[in-house]
Amino acid sequence: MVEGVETLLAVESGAYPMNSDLAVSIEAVGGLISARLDGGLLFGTPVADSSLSAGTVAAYSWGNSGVTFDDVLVSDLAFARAQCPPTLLFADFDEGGQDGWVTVDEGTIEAPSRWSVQGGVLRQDANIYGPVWGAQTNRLGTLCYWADPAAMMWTDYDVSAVLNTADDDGIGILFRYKDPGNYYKLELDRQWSWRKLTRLVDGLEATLATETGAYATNTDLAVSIEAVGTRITARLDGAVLFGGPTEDSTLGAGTVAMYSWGTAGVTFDNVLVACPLAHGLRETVEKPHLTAGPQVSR
Ligand SMILES: [Ca+2]
Ligand SMILES: [Ca+2]
Repeated sequence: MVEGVETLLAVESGAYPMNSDLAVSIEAVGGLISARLDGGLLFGTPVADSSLSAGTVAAYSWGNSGVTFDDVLVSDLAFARAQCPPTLLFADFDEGGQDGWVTVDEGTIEAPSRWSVQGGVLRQDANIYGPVWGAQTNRLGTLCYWADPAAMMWTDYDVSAVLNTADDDGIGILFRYKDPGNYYKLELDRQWSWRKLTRLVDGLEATLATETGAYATNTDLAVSIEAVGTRITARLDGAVLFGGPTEDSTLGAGTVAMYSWGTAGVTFDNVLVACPLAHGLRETVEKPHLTAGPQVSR
Protein backbone atom coordinates (compact mmCIF):
# COMPACT_ATOMS: atom_id res chain seq x y z
CA MET A 1 0.00 0.00 0.00
CA VAL A 2 1.61 3.23 -1.13
CA GLU A 3 -0.20 6.57 -0.66
CA GLY A 4 -3.42 4.59 -0.19
CA VAL A 5 -3.02 2.70 -3.47
CA GLU A 6 -2.86 -1.09 -3.21
CA THR A 7 -0.65 -3.21 -5.52
CA LEU A 8 -0.71 -7.02 -5.52
CA LEU A 9 2.89 -8.29 -5.30
CA ALA A 10 2.32 -12.06 -5.05
CA VAL A 11 -0.56 -14.48 -4.67
CA GLU A 12 -1.03 -18.25 -4.46
CA SER A 13 -3.89 -20.54 -3.50
CA GLY A 14 -3.92 -22.31 -0.14
CA ALA A 15 -5.89 -22.33 3.10
CA TYR A 16 -4.72 -22.41 6.73
CA PRO A 17 -5.84 -24.86 9.43
CA MET A 18 -8.20 -23.44 12.04
CA ASN A 19 -7.62 -23.82 15.77
CA SER A 20 -3.91 -24.35 15.14
CA ASP A 21 -0.83 -22.32 16.01
CA LEU A 22 0.42 -20.86 12.73
CA ALA A 23 4.06 -19.71 12.55
CA VAL A 24 3.97 -16.73 10.22
CA SER A 25 7.18 -14.87 9.37
CA ILE A 26 8.34 -12.24 6.94
CA GLU A 27 11.96 -11.49 6.13
CA ALA A 28 12.48 -8.05 4.56
CA VAL A 29 16.04 -7.49 3.38
CA GLY A 30 16.71 -4.65 0.97
CA GLY A 31 14.23 -4.99 -1.88
CA LEU A 32 13.44 -8.68 -1.26
CA ILE A 33 10.56 -9.99 0.84
CA SER A 34 10.42 -13.68 1.88
CA ALA A 35 7.17 -14.83 3.49
CA ARG A 36 6.94 -18.14 5.33
CA LEU A 37 4.13 -20.20 6.87
CA ASP A 38 5.31 -22.87 9.31
CA GLY A 39 8.78 -22.64 7.78
CA GLY A 40 7.70 -23.15 4.15
CA LEU A 41 8.44 -20.36 1.72
CA LEU A 42 5.26 -18.86 0.28
CA PHE A 43 4.87 -17.82 -3.39
CA GLY A 44 7.78 -20.13 -4.34
CA THR A 45 10.30 -17.32 -4.26
CA PRO A 46 11.30 -14.13 -2.51
CA VAL A 47 9.29 -11.20 -3.86
CA ALA A 48 11.13 -8.14 -5.16
CA ASP A 49 9.75 -4.72 -4.21
CA SER A 50 11.51 -1.59 -3.02
CA SER A 51 8.60 0.84 -2.56
CA LEU A 52 8.75 0.91 1.25
CA SER A 53 12.11 0.71 3.00
CA ALA A 54 11.38 1.32 6.68
CA GLY A 55 8.60 1.07 9.26
CA THR A 56 7.21 -0.86 12.21
CA VAL A 57 5.11 -4.05 12.31
CA ALA A 58 1.40 -4.57 12.98
CA ALA A 59 -1.00 -7.44 13.65
CA TYR A 60 -3.92 -7.60 11.20
CA SER A 61 -7.40 -9.08 11.04
CA TRP A 62 -10.21 -8.94 8.45
CA GLY A 63 -13.58 -10.39 9.36
CA ASN A 64 -12.08 -12.64 12.05
CA SER A 65 -13.98 -12.60 15.33
CA GLY A 66 -11.38 -14.15 17.59
CA VAL A 67 -7.80 -14.35 16.43
CA THR A 68 -4.79 -14.38 18.72
CA PHE A 69 -1.24 -13.20 18.20
CA ASP A 70 1.61 -14.24 20.42
CA ASP A 71 5.42 -14.27 20.55
CA VAL A 72 5.88 -11.41 18.12
CA LEU A 73 9.59 -11.33 17.34
CA VAL A 74 11.41 -8.79 15.18
CA SER A 75 15.08 -9.64 14.53
CA ASP A 76 17.71 -7.41 12.99
CA LEU A 77 18.90 -9.31 9.91
CA ALA A 78 21.45 -6.63 9.10
CA PHE A 79 23.22 -7.86 12.22
CA ALA A 80 22.70 -11.52 11.30
CA ARG A 81 24.12 -11.00 7.84
CA ALA A 82 26.98 -8.78 8.95
CA GLN A 83 29.57 -11.14 7.45
CA CYS A 84 28.74 -10.19 3.86
CA PRO A 85 26.23 -8.20 1.81
CA PRO A 86 22.69 -9.57 2.11
CA THR A 87 22.31 -10.24 -1.59
CA LEU A 88 25.26 -11.59 -3.59
CA LEU A 89 23.23 -12.17 -6.74
CA PHE A 90 19.64 -11.75 -7.81
CA ALA A 91 18.90 -12.64 -11.43
CA ASP A 92 15.30 -12.37 -12.61
CA PHE A 93 16.31 -12.36 -16.31
CA ASP A 94 13.77 -9.61 -16.98
CA GLU A 95 16.51 -7.46 -18.55
CA GLY A 96 20.19 -7.78 -19.38
CA GLY A 97 19.84 -11.08 -21.23
CA GLN A 98 22.37 -13.78 -20.45
CA ASP A 99 25.20 -11.36 -19.61
CA GLY A 100 27.55 -12.80 -17.00
CA TRP A 101 26.36 -16.41 -17.43
CA VAL A 102 28.66 -18.91 -19.18
CA THR A 103 27.54 -22.30 -20.48
CA VAL A 104 29.49 -25.57 -20.35
CA ASP A 105 28.36 -28.67 -22.27
CA GLU A 106 29.45 -31.92 -20.61
CA GLY A 107 27.25 -34.35 -22.56
CA THR A 108 27.78 -35.10 -26.22
CA ILE A 109 24.48 -36.82 -27.13
CA GLU A 110 21.80 -34.57 -28.67
CA ALA A 111 24.31 -31.74 -28.15
CA PRO A 112 24.90 -28.85 -28.19
CA SER A 113 22.87 -27.20 -25.45
CA ARG A 114 20.49 -24.36 -26.26
CA TRP A 115 20.55 -21.82 -23.43
CA SER A 116 18.80 -18.49 -23.91
CA VAL A 117 16.99 -15.74 -22.05
CA GLN A 118 13.43 -15.35 -23.31
CA GLY A 119 10.25 -14.06 -21.71
CA GLY A 120 11.99 -13.10 -18.47
CA VAL A 121 13.51 -16.51 -17.73
CA LEU A 122 16.71 -18.44 -18.46
CA ARG A 123 15.88 -21.41 -20.73
CA GLN A 124 17.61 -24.59 -21.86
CA ASP A 125 15.86 -26.26 -24.79
CA ALA A 126 18.12 -29.12 -25.99
CA ASN A 127 17.79 -32.74 -24.84
CA ILE A 128 21.60 -32.87 -24.35
CA TYR A 129 22.86 -35.67 -22.10
CA GLY A 130 25.63 -38.25 -21.63
CA PRO A 131 27.54 -40.49 -21.34
CA VAL A 132 24.75 -43.00 -22.17
CA TRP A 133 20.96 -43.09 -22.06
CA GLY A 134 19.68 -44.13 -18.65
CA ALA A 135 22.87 -43.20 -16.80
CA GLN A 136 22.17 -42.91 -13.06
CA THR A 137 25.63 -41.76 -12.02
CA ASN A 138 28.45 -39.76 -13.59
CA ARG A 139 25.92 -37.89 -15.67
CA LEU A 140 27.16 -35.42 -18.24
CA GLY A 141 24.64 -32.68 -18.90
CA THR A 142 24.90 -28.97 -19.54
CA LEU A 143 25.33 -26.13 -17.10
CA CYS A 144 25.21 -22.35 -17.08
CA TYR A 145 27.27 -20.70 -14.33
CA TRP A 146 27.49 -17.17 -12.94
CA ALA A 147 30.98 -16.21 -14.13
CA ASP A 148 31.75 -13.21 -11.93
CA PRO A 149 35.34 -13.71 -10.60
CA ALA A 150 34.14 -12.53 -7.16
CA ALA A 151 31.62 -15.38 -7.13
CA MET A 152 34.46 -17.91 -7.21
CA MET A 153 35.30 -16.72 -3.68
CA TRP A 154 31.78 -17.20 -2.29
CA THR A 155 31.89 -19.64 0.63
CA ASP A 156 28.76 -19.70 2.81
CA TYR A 157 25.49 -18.84 1.11
CA ASP A 158 21.90 -19.74 0.30
CA VAL A 159 21.16 -20.23 -3.39
CA SER A 160 17.59 -20.55 -4.59
CA ALA A 161 15.83 -20.52 -7.94
CA VAL A 162 12.47 -21.34 -9.49
CA LEU A 163 12.66 -24.23 -11.96
CA ASN A 164 9.93 -25.37 -14.34
CA THR A 165 9.92 -28.07 -17.02
CA ALA A 166 7.51 -30.11 -19.15
CA ASP A 167 10.18 -32.82 -19.59
CA ASP A 168 10.97 -35.43 -16.93
CA ASP A 169 14.75 -35.83 -16.80
CA GLY A 170 17.54 -34.27 -14.74
CA ILE A 171 17.31 -30.67 -13.52
CA GLY A 172 19.13 -28.95 -10.73
CA ILE A 173 21.53 -26.41 -9.29
CA LEU A 174 25.31 -26.59 -8.89
CA PHE A 175 26.98 -24.71 -6.05
CA ARG A 176 30.52 -23.99 -4.89
CA TYR A 177 31.30 -24.46 -8.58
CA LYS A 178 35.02 -23.93 -9.20
CA ASP A 179 35.49 -25.42 -12.68
CA PRO A 180 33.97 -28.23 -14.80
CA GLY A 181 35.71 -30.84 -12.61
CA ASN A 182 34.97 -29.43 -9.15
CA TYR A 183 31.50 -28.65 -7.77
CA TYR A 184 28.51 -29.81 -5.74
CA LYS A 185 25.30 -30.69 -7.57
CA LEU A 186 21.71 -31.05 -6.43
CA GLU A 187 19.87 -32.99 -9.13
CA LEU A 188 16.19 -33.91 -9.34
CA ASP A 189 14.99 -36.63 -11.73
CA ARG A 190 11.31 -37.32 -12.37
CA GLN A 191 11.60 -40.29 -14.77
CA TRP A 192 13.73 -42.30 -12.33
CA SER A 193 12.16 -40.64 -9.30
CA TRP A 194 15.13 -39.56 -7.26
CA ARG A 195 16.91 -36.57 -5.77
CA LYS A 196 20.68 -36.66 -5.38
CA LEU A 197 23.37 -34.54 -3.84
CA THR A 198 26.70 -35.28 -5.51
CA ARG A 199 30.23 -33.99 -5.31
CA LEU A 200 32.68 -33.77 -8.20
CA VAL A 201 36.36 -33.42 -7.23
CA ASP A 202 39.01 -33.49 -9.93
CA GLY A 203 36.38 -35.09 -12.16
CA LEU A 204 35.57 -37.93 -9.73
CA GLU A 205 31.94 -38.14 -8.60
CA ALA A 206 30.74 -39.18 -5.15
CA THR A 207 27.11 -39.40 -4.02
CA LEU A 208 26.63 -37.59 -0.70
CA ALA A 209 22.89 -38.07 -0.26
CA THR A 210 20.01 -39.63 -2.18
CA GLU A 211 16.30 -40.23 -1.73
CA THR A 212 13.38 -41.29 -3.88
CA GLY A 213 10.86 -38.76 -5.09
CA ALA A 214 9.80 -37.15 -8.34
CA TYR A 215 9.01 -33.57 -9.17
CA ALA A 216 5.89 -32.01 -10.66
CA THR A 217 6.02 -31.05 -14.33
CA ASN A 218 4.75 -27.73 -15.68
CA THR A 219 4.96 -26.42 -12.12
CA ASP A 220 7.16 -23.77 -10.52
CA LEU A 221 9.58 -25.64 -8.25
CA ALA A 222 11.33 -23.67 -5.50
CA VAL A 223 14.77 -25.29 -5.24
CA SER A 224 17.28 -24.05 -2.69
CA ILE A 225 20.54 -25.05 -1.09
CA GLU A 226 22.09 -23.62 2.04
CA ALA A 227 25.85 -24.23 2.27
CA VAL A 228 27.39 -23.16 5.56
CA GLY A 229 30.84 -24.46 6.37
CA THR A 230 30.63 -28.24 5.98
CA ARG A 231 26.84 -28.34 6.31
CA ILE A 232 24.67 -28.55 3.19
CA THR A 233 20.86 -28.30 3.42
CA ALA A 234 18.79 -28.77 0.26
CA ARG A 235 15.12 -27.85 0.00
CA LEU A 236 12.33 -28.39 -2.52
CA ASP A 237 9.33 -26.10 -2.08
CA GLY A 238 10.51 -25.31 1.42
CA ALA A 239 10.75 -28.95 2.57
CA VAL A 240 14.22 -30.18 3.57
CA LEU A 241 15.47 -33.03 1.37
CA PHE A 242 17.47 -36.10 2.43
CA GLY A 243 16.02 -35.99 5.96
CA GLY A 244 18.34 -33.19 7.05
CA PRO A 245 21.67 -31.54 6.39
CA THR A 246 24.58 -33.39 4.77
CA GLU A 247 28.17 -32.89 5.93
CA ASP A 248 31.04 -32.55 3.46
CA SER A 249 34.24 -30.56 3.75
CA THR A 250 35.76 -31.06 0.32
CA LEU A 251 34.77 -27.92 -1.59
CA GLY A 252 34.83 -24.64 0.28
CA ALA A 253 34.11 -21.93 -2.29
CA GLY A 254 32.70 -21.29 -5.72
CA THR A 255 29.85 -19.87 -7.77
CA VAL A 256 26.44 -21.25 -8.73
CA ALA A 257 25.17 -22.86 -11.96
CA MET A 258 21.86 -23.96 -13.41
CA TYR A 259 21.86 -27.55 -14.69
CA SER A 260 20.00 -29.77 -17.17
CA TRP A 261 20.41 -33.44 -18.18
CA GLY A 262 18.27 -34.78 -21.01
CA THR A 263 15.70 -32.11 -20.30
CA ALA A 264 14.48 -30.38 -23.44
CA GLY A 265 12.75 -27.28 -22.18
CA VAL A 266 13.53 -26.19 -18.64
CA THR A 267 13.33 -22.65 -17.29
CA PHE A 268 15.18 -21.01 -14.41
CA ASP A 269 14.09 -17.76 -12.79
CA ASN A 270 14.67 -15.59 -9.73
CA VAL A 271 18.13 -16.96 -8.98
CA LEU A 272 18.97 -15.59 -5.56
CA VAL A 273 22.30 -16.01 -3.78
CA ALA A 274 22.33 -14.51 -0.31
CA CYS A 275 24.33 -14.85 2.86
CA PRO A 276 22.85 -17.51 5.11
CA LEU A 277 21.24 -16.40 8.30
CA ALA A 278 23.48 -16.74 11.31
CA HIS A 279 23.25 -20.25 12.73
CA GLY A 280 20.55 -20.36 15.35
CA LEU A 281 18.78 -17.25 14.17
CA ARG A 282 17.22 -19.15 11.27
CA GLU A 283 15.58 -21.49 13.76
CA THR A 284 14.35 -18.49 15.72
CA VAL A 285 12.98 -16.73 12.67
CA GLU A 286 11.38 -19.74 11.03
CA LYS A 287 10.09 -21.49 14.13
CA PRO A 288 8.85 -18.96 16.67
CA HIS A 289 8.08 -20.44 20.06
CA LEU A 290 4.93 -22.45 19.50
CA THR A 291 3.34 -22.27 22.92
CA ALA A 292 -0.10 -23.65 23.64
CA GLY A 293 -2.29 -20.56 23.41
CA PRO A 294 -6.00 -20.17 24.03
CA GLN A 295 -8.32 -21.84 21.56
CA VAL A 296 -9.41 -19.62 18.72
CA SER A 297 -13.16 -19.27 18.32
CA ARG A 298 -14.94 -18.54 15.08
CA1 LIG B 1 11.91 -13.38 -14.56
CA1 LIG C 1 14.16 -35.65 -22.11
